[in-house]
Amino acid sequence: MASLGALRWDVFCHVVDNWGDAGVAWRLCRQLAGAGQRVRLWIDDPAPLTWMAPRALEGGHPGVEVRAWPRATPAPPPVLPAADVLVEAFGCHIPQDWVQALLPPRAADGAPTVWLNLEYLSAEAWVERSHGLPSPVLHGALQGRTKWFFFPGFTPATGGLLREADLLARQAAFDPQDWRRAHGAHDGPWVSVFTYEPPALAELLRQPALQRAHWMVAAGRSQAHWAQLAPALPATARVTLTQPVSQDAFDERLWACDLNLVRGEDSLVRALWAGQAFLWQLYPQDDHAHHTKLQAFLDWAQAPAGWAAWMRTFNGMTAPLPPLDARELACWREVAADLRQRLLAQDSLLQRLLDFVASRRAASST
Ligand code: TRH
Repeated sequence: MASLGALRWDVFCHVVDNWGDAGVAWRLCRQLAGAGQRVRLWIDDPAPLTWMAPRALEGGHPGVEVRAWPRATPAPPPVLPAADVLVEAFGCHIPQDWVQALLPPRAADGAPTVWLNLEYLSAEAWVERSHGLPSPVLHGALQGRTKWFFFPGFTPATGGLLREADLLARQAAFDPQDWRRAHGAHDGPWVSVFTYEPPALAELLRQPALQRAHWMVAAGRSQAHWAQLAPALPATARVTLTQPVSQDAFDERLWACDLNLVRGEDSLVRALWAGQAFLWQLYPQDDHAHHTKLQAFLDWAQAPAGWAAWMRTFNGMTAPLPPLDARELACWREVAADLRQRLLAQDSLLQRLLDFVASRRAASST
């Protein structure tokens, strides 16, 4: 492993829709700062940070400075100390005069500076082939510079998954029973609902294992969809409509629940670290690319047939659904616990990113 001192990072995030762009960027910045790096987060819509990371905007988080990025209106680049590493989250396209201003070809210590595109998460096979590839700029003011692709993923040959250094310690100190008491004791299973509009949700409400469930439904799209499902809910169920909470509190909810319905990218990763039974709704794409992505994930997870059928249906594909009883739910939990162990045995995304940047800086040219 190449060594890396404290570097200055500029991380750029364009909030397209939903909360995942801000969520992933914030987790990355926080973890970089926790590893002794100095970080500026440039974000064009910091609103989700007000609840996701309550202290980030007032006073800031140690090691992270949040700055407004006027992405929609061309603005001259800021006059600031240059960065050692520039990260474009999800190909958000930083204007070239900003790249020139913030990222000179070489840092003050003579090492090449590093420009990265942090990509979306996928279990598809091409991710291993594409992770770490260079993308040389062939024209314009940045000609001769190279941007590098960094792909998160589920295998050692990818960029890995975001995981806090203190995750295991926090989980060991966490008492799910205390959490449940604090959230209104209930003796049925607890289900966290953070989804878009999954076609199979009404079906799920009727399953034998969930007749007495306590459904914790997240604000926004999940609650709007939930409102239409009320007639399908068994009388024995209980519902709590939750307010948006900080990422740490959201993580704890997933640790405390028996079944986590998650969506997009970041909450899937959190469900994997929780190690509880889960169903994942992928961000729906018009060309059904999410179905291919789901299949790749199910293959990687070696998903048992019942769980795979529910996952497919949850994502708008048809599959004969086995009843979800206590035994089936326990099987899902066992699979999730195994996946968690498999992933914990790998380096985190942060470690791989620091190693990658160190190796690029050690190379003779960008
Ligand atoms: O919000 P999302 O649907 O984001 C999506 C995906 O990232 C998708 O890949 C992307 O293409 C699309 O946006 C534009 O789901 P995701 O990724 O799980 O992000 C949600 C974030 O919100 C995550 O960081 C957890 C956080 N969160 C909280 O911090 N508190 C809460 O109360 C809730 C419900 C979520």
